[in-house]
Amino acid sequence: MGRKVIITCAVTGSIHTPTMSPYLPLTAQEIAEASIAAADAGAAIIHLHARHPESGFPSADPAHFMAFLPEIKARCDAVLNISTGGSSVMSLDQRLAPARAARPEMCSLNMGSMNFGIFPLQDRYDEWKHEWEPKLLDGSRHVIFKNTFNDIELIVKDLGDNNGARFEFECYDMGHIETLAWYLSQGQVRPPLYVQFVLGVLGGIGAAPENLMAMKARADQLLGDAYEFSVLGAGAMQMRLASMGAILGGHVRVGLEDCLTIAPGKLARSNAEQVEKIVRILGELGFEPATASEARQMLALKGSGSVGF
Ligand code: KMH
Ligand code: ZN
Repeated sequence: MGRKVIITCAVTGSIHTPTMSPYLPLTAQEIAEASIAAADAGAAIIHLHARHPESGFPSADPAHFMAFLPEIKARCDAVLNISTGGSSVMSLDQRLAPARAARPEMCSLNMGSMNFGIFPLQDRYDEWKHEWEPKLLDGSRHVIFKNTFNDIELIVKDLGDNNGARFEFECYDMGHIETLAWYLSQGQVRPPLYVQFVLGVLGGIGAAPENLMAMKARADQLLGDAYEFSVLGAGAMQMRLASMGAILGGHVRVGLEDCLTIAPGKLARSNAEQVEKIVRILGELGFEPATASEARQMLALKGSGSVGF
């Protein structure tokens, strides 16, 4: 039997906007259906953001999350992972409100402050469905995605120590791995760490195979057998870097949050289509998708019976 590879699907996020794809889930019902279909296709973890149902603007309102969380939980077994990154225009308190309310098994934890440039996406479109879209994208020229040491420690205490969530440690650059290793050395985070290597965000490390090799090599030195890793290639390199991650011994993340296409120039018609594609690639490479309960075991999660929804 092939090694079990955990597939995460991030179904909507806060980078892409409604004009960019008619297949981007926006409403609670769309997010629920997309998540369930992704789980049915083989995703063990669903990474979740919410949006305002009328406009599609990124939302940190716990009510918007609660409009889809119970539905997804009732209809599939996937681990529901709630973003604490939200959108870089939200305050930290806003970003944490959904996970504080939902007390999930897992939430994201971004390992450093950075520029997060989504403004280049503007040039691809002449007309917009909503006025906020080009404004949000252009705003990323001057906004800092703030994740200070204090912020990180607050999230670890509040959501981890007090609520039993474990983390998807999002590392966008080499320094973020060093920061995570420091917290490991201090006993503030505990193995098995689940590290998401994020490549291809403008302001973070580029989506190049050599960069993934370097991140893995440094994480091996610093984190040794205390970690599992997953690979997220933002944009066109999504499938290639995910495949490389699996070959290197890791897990994979796909989804419309970070890539809208299924092939060069061709929009993915659903999140499930991307999950199906990575399942095919993994199968050809001799790997098997991990079930949600296998993912829970590998990552020492508390279980879906202990969440707040
Ligand atoms: N879309 C990823 C590059 C979060 O939700 O905390 C960043 C992300 C952050 O997933
Ligand atoms: Zn996210």
